[in-house]
This record gives sequence, structure tokens and C-alpha cells, in this order.
Amino acid sequence: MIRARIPARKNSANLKSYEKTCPYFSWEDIEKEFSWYGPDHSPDHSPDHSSNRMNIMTESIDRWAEDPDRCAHDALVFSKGGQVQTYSYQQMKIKSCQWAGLLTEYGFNAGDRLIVLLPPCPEIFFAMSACARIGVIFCPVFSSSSFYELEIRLESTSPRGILTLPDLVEKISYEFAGQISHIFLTQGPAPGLFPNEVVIAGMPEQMPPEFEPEMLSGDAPLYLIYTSGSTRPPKGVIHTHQEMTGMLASARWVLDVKPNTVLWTDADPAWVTGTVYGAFAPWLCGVTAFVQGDPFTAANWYWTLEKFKISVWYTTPKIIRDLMEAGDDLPSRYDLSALRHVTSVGAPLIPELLYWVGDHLRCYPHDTWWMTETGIICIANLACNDIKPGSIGKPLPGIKAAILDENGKHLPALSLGELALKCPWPGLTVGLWQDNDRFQRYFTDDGWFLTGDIALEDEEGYFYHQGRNDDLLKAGGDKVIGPFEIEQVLCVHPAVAEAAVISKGSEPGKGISYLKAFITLKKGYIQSTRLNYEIKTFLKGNLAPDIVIREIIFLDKLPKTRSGKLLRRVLRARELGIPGGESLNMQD
Ligand code: 6R9
Repeated sequence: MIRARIPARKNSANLKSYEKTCPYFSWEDIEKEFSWYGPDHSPDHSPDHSSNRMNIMTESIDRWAEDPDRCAHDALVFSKGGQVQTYSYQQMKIKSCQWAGLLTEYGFNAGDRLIVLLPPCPEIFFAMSACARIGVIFCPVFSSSSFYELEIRLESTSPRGILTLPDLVEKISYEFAGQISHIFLTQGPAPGLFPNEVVIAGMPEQMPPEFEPEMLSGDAPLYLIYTSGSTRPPKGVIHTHQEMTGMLASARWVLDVKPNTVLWTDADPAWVTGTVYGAFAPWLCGVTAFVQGDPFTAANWYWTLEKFKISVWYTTPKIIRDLMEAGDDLPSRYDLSALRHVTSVGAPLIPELLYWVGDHLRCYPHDTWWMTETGIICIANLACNDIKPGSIGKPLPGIKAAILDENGKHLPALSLGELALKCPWPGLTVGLWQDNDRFQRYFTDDGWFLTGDIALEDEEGYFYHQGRNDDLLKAGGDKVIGPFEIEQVLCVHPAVAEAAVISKGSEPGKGISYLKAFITLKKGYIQSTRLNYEIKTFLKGNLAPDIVIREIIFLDKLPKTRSGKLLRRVLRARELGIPGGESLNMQD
């Protein structure tokens, strides 16, 4: 563990003191900001939620559209190919109402599903806000989804409709396309439309600009999103309207959103990060959500930060690494003076990346941890706390985290175990789509949510992520270690850019794992037997004697998900010749 600290920014942060806030914090204090709040209306106070009528649109888009001081403020700025489209809160409300009108005209009712299969574009956000308005469940899907990925999502959600593009509609099998009531195409031309297909360009604009949000119970589904792939079928995670409380609090404290913030969450809207912090959370705060529709290039990313005066940027270690590899001199060519807060999610923000951003963009990135199932950021480096490099930070006020052993027993500081969160909090998923058995397996009898992540907590309450529990490795004796520990040592070697360590199973007669490492090299280094030997020797000198890496393989790229998560299981499956080596939810 690194002992260095990056000092907190207490004075300018929204949350001034973590220590003073935690003991007195109650979610109800946040709920009070919503129009639905009343002594009998708080979701926590009614066991069946039946008396709570609310809609996230009333508290986000509509609230600001009806505020004379805020209605003209930008709600959404979208840039693609140099073209910029800007929508104020007032304009966003009209779009949302018109799209809600269109969906209603096509027979959509609360509880129906709309699959949105589009690359980033304003229509995703119009559809998202229209679905929320009428209680239709918004189901975003990556436009780069494979035929197979799409098929399992379509089969399991049985949507009333799909919103997509003529090119992408080709990915939907003829059999499924026929079963769906409506396939909406955002653009033409679409030669040979089937009877259930319609090009909707220009149609929402014909609809009335007013559409009262449907008042729903707090646990009414808002969106359904599939988690990153594993060897098992993906999980459809359900999130609800009442999560607005957690979205608002986390955006304010972790992303440090202030009234004049321009927030850029550079995640695809089909990833939970893009859905929550790319749209709903900034809209609840009444600030500008910026969306970049172009694919990543380092120059475009710096240009975006400069041109759109991004003040808060929520990104990933993958993007940071790509920027770092594009060169140290590039950031100095841009005016990044508007940028005041950088946050990261999805994969380990290793100290090398953290310091690089601090040195070259003047803002130290704050790592945040959460998962599709948790709905909101749960553990984070808050601006008011010192950053400990390598740590994912501390649980948000209102959230309790612990490290448990395999029997659910709490482990002392600095022990490796499963990261668990105490239920409930406003963000926690209410269910997995049509899979209650799997949903129940997340919870212990005494009310802890098991994350499946391996972590440890230090004496000061900072958490350190060490990988997924199915990635754990067996060293000598009963010792179990996370692969991340070894990968970090590998990355200290000057030639190594990234590393992944897997176990190929037990070594015959020894009970310890046969460990194999896969590495990519930094620019300027060439793969060679000599370098391989040198790295092995380096590892010997830097790892405990009972941890032995038997093989090191050079790769040009490590397999990762679209959101940049390392897929050790793909390497493992390829190595062992078992299923799972295929590219479920993989980036390329
Ligand atoms: C938001 C999101 C969740 C999994 C999670 C964990 C990994 C997330 C991380 C991190 C290291 C961080 N993860 N944040 N690992 N450091 N700061 O990523 O949701 O796509 O469901 O993934 O991502 O393993 O369990 P999702």
C-alpha cells in the first residue's frame, strides 16, 4: 500500500467534512428537496411504497424547465463531427413530452419495455426522458452489441418496441423482429420497411409539447440494464424512480456538481455510468450534461475539455491510459482551465495514472467504486478527504461497507475478503429481470449485499479493490491473493504497460496455483526472450517467495469489456480451452 497522500480540498467542495456529516446523515434530508416528500411520502417510511407517487422527470427536467431562472440553462449539449446540438431545460422538457406522446400513441403503457439500440445521440436522451415520464422501462443496449448479445436481451425483456437505426436493425434476427410490436427508426431511408417498422424522424415534433408525468410508486422501474458479460447469461438489473435520492446526493458530493457545472461523463449511455451520471444525475442537479458522440482520439478529448469548458469530468482508467500513451506534451497545447474536478470509475485507477493526470491536467482524479447493481456511486475518494493513491476511497455518508469472510463474518482491517454493503440505500437494485433466485443470492441473512468484489479496508476506513472473487489465486499454504496485487508489481517494471495474472489450476501434487501473466509493453520496448527473463527475475525479487509466476506472455492488447474492465476470465478460458473465451460484451 502506498503511504503517500494527496491533500483534500475542503474549502471549495460541496461536502465540507466527511467526519462531521456521516454521524448525522439521513437520506430523508435529501428526500426533503423533492416535491413528493411529505412525512408519509418518504419511500423509507412506507413498507409497500403504495402511497408514494413520484416521477424522476418532475424532479429533474420539469423542475428546472418550470423555474424562470433556470429554464434557459443547457440541459444537454451533444457534439459529433464538429456539429453541436444544444437543448435547454425548457427544450428538453418539450422533447421529453413529445416523445412521451409518440410512445403513448403507439400504445406504450407503464411497465412496457423500450430497447434503445443506438450509438450516442440526442434521441437516446429524448427516449430516456420520455420513458421515465410515462413509466415505460428504458433498456439501453450497446450499439456495438453482437447478434448473440442482442438476442438474449430481446428474448428475455420481450420489449414492446425498439428504437434503432436502419443499419442496426439488421442485427435483429428476422424471427424476433417479427415478434416486436414496433421498431422505430430514428432516420431513413429504410428500404423495404416491414409492417411493424416506422421511420419516426419528424414525428415527435407533431406531438403536443405538454405531457404530465405519470405519478408512479417509488419502486416503479425506471430502467433495466444488463451487466458486463460473464460466462453465465447477463443479468438484467432493474432500477427505480426513488433512486433519484441517491443519484442527487452522489452527484453533489462525489462529482462535486455545482450550479454552473458542465458535467462530461464520457461513458456510453448503454453503460450504467452513462445512464445515471450522463443524464439523470446532472438533470436532478439542474446542470449541463455534455455528451461526445465521436469515438475516442486523444486530440478530440482534449479539444472537448477545452471547447465545451468542461468543469467536471467523469472518465475511466482506460481513457486516462490512452491519453497518457498519446504523449505528455499534448495536454499543454489546450486550455484546460475550466476543469476543476476529475473522477474515474470501472477499473483500477492505478497510481501511475492518477499521478499522470495530476501532473499533466492539474487535477488529481478521484477514483469512485460502484456497480450496475448498486445504482449509484457507493465508495469514493471525496474532494473533502485526502486521496490515498491505489484506494477506491471511503463509503459515502449513508452507506456502510465491510469486508466479510466466506461465512459472512466481519474481517479486521487489512484482511482480504468480499466487499459487502449494508442494505438498503437509494440506488440498490430491486431485482434481476425474471431471475429472483439469482437476485436473492446477492444478500446475506443479516442484510448485507455481497458485491462479488475482493477488497480490504485500512485502519482509517479507506478501501482497496483487489479484483473479482472468481479471479482469486491460491499461493502457498492456505494463502489466497488477488491477481491485482501481482499485476501492480508487474506494472512497476519500466517496460510493462498493463498486466493480467491468472491461475491455470493447481500444480500437480503441490496444492498451489500455476500462475501465468499476460503483459503489454510500453512504447519503445520490444518483445524478446531476454526481456521476458528480465521481468521474471524482477518479479522474483519483488514478490513473496511463495508466489511464483511460471510463465509470462506478451500480448499487443489485453481483453477488456467496453467499459475498460480487464477480462481475466477470457484469458483463463482461452488458456484452458473452455467456454467463456468468446467476446461477450468485449470491446473489440
Ligand atoms: C459502474 C460500473 C462493476 C464492477 C465492480 C468492480 C469494477 C468498478 C471500480 C472497479 C476497480 C474501481 N469496478 N469501479 N474496479 N476500481 N474504481 O463499473 O458498473 O459495469 O456493473 O461494473 O467494476 O469489479 O464490481 P459495472
